[in-house]
Amino acid sequence: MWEDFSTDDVTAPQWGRREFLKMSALLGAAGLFAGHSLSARAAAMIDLPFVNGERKIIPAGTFPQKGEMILQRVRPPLLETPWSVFDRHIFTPNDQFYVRWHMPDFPDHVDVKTYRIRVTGLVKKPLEISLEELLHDFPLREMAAVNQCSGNSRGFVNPRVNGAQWANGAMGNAVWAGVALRELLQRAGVKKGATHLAFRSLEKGMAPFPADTRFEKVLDLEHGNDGEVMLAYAMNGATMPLLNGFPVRLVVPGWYSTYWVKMLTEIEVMDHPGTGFWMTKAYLIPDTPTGYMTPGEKGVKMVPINRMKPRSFFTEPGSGARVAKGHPVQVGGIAMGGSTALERVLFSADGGAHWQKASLGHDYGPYSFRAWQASFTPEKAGTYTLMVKAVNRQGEEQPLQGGWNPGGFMYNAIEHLPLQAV
Ligand SMILES: Nc1nc2c(c(=O)[nH]1)N[C@H]1C(S)=C(S)[C@@H](COP(=O)(O)O)O[C@H]1N2
Ligand SMILES: [Mo]
Repeated sequence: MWEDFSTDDVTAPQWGRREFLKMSALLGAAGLFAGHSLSARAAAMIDLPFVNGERKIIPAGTFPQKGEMILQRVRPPLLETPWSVFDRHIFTPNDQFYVRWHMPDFPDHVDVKTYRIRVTGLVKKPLEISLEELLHDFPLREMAAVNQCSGNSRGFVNPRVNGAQWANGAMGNAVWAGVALRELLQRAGVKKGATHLAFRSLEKGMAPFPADTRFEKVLDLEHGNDGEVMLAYAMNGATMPLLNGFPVRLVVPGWYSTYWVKMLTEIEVMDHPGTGFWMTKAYLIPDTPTGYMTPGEKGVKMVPINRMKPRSFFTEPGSGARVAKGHPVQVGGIAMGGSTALERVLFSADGGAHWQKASLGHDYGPYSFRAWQASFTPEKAGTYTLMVKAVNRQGEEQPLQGGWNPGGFMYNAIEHLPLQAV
């Protein structure tokens, strides 16, 4: 498996505009959930490695445009990417890319003819952009970036907290194609006094959240104007699946995916920070240097979640693998720098006593997964504890112990992998 992505001749998927129109015709017709019955299909089970980790594995086609996935919840859907997918691909295939929605009534189809993205608020010229215009009137921007849920790996957070109990598969890497948000803001002409941007989607707010809780996320104007934040209409060289935000989603490279608003329909330029539920009540982290705190601590100031932390993972060998002593063992996996590029990946075969530098695969840019590889020889029979650690350009590295906050956000503890030499 390793060879698939360690070689430098692997090229990132290319986007073709024609795909988009083909796809849109398909989507208009059938409702998203029409004819998809979960109970009618036999499902295999998987045991995620934490208490109460039993989940169904749903076969391809259970959800439209989705392959085999780990079922976390049916409606609104939470679908986790099976770990084996990361072993095979540095870019996560669209049909096995994880899915996360908050509202049960998000649209099950989108009319691409009437779909508009509006730029409103403190602008000289409000815009209403059709998909045609977005595709043809703005320069194409492509960027490889990891989309990771704030709560990825929440199942490993100790003490346990409420929320989806994901293992490590609430993340995925893709080449996003679309338009830099800066282009739209330039065209609209931002007025003096503007400081923030609100991003809104097609779905309406709904129970269990308060009635007016539309999904709305807010970024600083400066951030939105950085030339990296983009409106993506394609993913890995194809139209993105409806469940991943078709026809257009926000991509905020290096930031947790709660900001990556799907089915984006409105960008409001404002002179104040976000006041809505999703910025002031949900997705908050302690205002500490790490974003963690002591469990149970009272009176901690909270702020909106933001930059991603560095992470690294094993994809081979599998957990609990048996190898022959005296022979070199190849180990490898994927890593990311988080909000900035990866600086290095360190590997330990003795539970963290000694670390060696792993070699890195092709560099697709600062926000992409990057393959890493190392080898070691277990001289004696016995159990070895393998560990891997990512360090980013800011010198941030993964902690030995997972940090804690009430949302179970930003887990990034160093992975431990047991290996048997016989
Ligand atoms: N419109 C909309 N966009 C959304 C959300 C949502 O509920 N509605 N959830 C956000 C969160 S919390 C996550 S983790 C990502 C998930 O993206 P994906 O489903 O494409 O993997 O979408 C983000 N964008
Ligand atoms: Mo999320």
